[in-house]
Amino acid sequence: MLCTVFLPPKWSLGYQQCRWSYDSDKRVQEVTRTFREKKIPCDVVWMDIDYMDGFRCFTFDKDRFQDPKSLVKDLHQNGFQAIWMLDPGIKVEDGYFVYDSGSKTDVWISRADGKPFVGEVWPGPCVFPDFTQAKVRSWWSNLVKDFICNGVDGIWNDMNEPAVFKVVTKTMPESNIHKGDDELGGCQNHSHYHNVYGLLMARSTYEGMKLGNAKKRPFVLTRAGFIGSQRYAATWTGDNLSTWEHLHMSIPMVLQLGLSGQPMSGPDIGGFAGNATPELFGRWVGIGSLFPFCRGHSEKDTADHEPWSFGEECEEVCPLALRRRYRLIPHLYTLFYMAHTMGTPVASPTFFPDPKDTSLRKLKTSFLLGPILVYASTAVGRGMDALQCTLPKGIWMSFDFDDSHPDLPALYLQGGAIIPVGPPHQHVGESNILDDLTLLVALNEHGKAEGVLYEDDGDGYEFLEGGFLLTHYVAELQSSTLTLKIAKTEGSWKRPNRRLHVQLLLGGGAMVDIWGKDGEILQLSMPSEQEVSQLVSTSEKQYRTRLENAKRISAVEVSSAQKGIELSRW
Ligand code: NBV
Repeated sequence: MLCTVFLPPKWSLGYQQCRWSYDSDKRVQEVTRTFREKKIPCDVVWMDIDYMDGFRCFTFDKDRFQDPKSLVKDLHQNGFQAIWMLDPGIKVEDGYFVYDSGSKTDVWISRADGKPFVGEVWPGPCVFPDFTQAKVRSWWSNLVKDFICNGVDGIWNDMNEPAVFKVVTKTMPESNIHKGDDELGGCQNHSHYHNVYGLLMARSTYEGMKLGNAKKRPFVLTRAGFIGSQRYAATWTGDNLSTWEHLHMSIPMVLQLGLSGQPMSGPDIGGFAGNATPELFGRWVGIGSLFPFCRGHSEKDTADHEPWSFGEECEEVCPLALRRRYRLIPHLYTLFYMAHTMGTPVASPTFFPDPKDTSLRKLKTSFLLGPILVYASTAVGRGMDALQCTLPKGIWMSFDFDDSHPDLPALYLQGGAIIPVGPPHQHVGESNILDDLTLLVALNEHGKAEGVLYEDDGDGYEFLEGGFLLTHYVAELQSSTLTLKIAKTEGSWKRPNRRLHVQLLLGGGAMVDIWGKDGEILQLSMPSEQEVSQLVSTSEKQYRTRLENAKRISAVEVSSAQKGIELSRW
């Protein structure tokens, strides 16, 4: 059995916007429309708990979400996917179809005395499905299957520790009874199964989504998990705070999850509890847009935390950050394909290229996306312009997309690597196999580089029957000519007739480039050493000017904000 991460639908690599809660179809439409109006890329909108009718799972509030199907139809037309929350706590209420059918099928976890355990969660007194039994998982999967018809692209399993209110342990008593199947350990008390409850719920939700539509890849996000959850669900780092410390911690947390076998994770960008400042929010989007799972989320009663909610400074940096992510999606998707087929992390620690250099193990503000090194600043008042980057040994070529900004991480490509880059789309659905393909090339000390691009339908399972294209590109410099060609191709897809743009990094962000056709051999004449140093110094100058200009925007804002304070004193 494959124990690696599920291959995520490609849209789930886009930016995702969440809130506790976008609590009416009108608000959902307003938020998604604003993304498109402001040209800020986004693929997904999330419906937190308040979409339900009185917190009853598998229902919709009749006034605020009157017609979820047509809401989602509109969202799809606008290039958005919709993800909806499902918790394990089921309201105890005769006449509520989930409670009635669950009771009839005998699916609830019981107390030590054999009666169904009742604990308080959002809807009030609740019972909890015993996901340790195949019979119960299939009951839940069938509910999920029917639920999918309402226009559900993904499901968010929250509170599945399981969380229980008004008790000291915040979960159910250890003496509760699960009638688990023999293959899982049989009938046991809750202490035996507590840690796998979330995993089994996510599994059952995933299976239900597959039942609902066998042609689409399920997308499930789970709060609780265990080793193996990556087969069924992505995860996030839970209820963080809008503080610099929690921004800082989000990098090691994502890396640790990756090393533990769960490559699809990220924090609540901007912080869940409390209000972010514009600087913190901008920096968080800058870093968060390079995490494998990229979702902004915030708690009820906090100020708005959408990318446009923090004034001009953020409206500059957030779109830059997210466009960067969208340009890197061909590379991220390739990393996910590798994670799916080989179990490698998508984001990995900076010491990976040189495990012997113990100083690299102390670095907490940088990480790798394959051969890309992301170097961030998580310190208040200190952007990238004030930072000295410690790089692993070897060649690391800095690059950007003409988007460098003090609040965006610095990017480096490892010598010897080629990465695929796409256009900055507004959402993944806009991308097309015929889009221009860019290859960024950084040569190693032998003048060589190689890299991979994985492409398929972005959804569904045709890739399992060979319906994909996996291209191994190689580049080599010989007597001042760089030759780029395809070394190997896998999969049954025909190479699309598309333009290929090769950008060879020279250092300091400088590059030389050539256009050609994908599949053909491209040859690029290297500029002379003198020309290279000229290009490098011009690029470094442009880089500094960009950072200075961005800083000036913040400085102008700070001083006018101060003026505002002074004026208001009069
Ligand atoms: O459903 C509300 C929240 C959700 O927004 C958050 O992301 C989860 O981690 N949920 C917790 C329940 C809130 C408990 C205080």
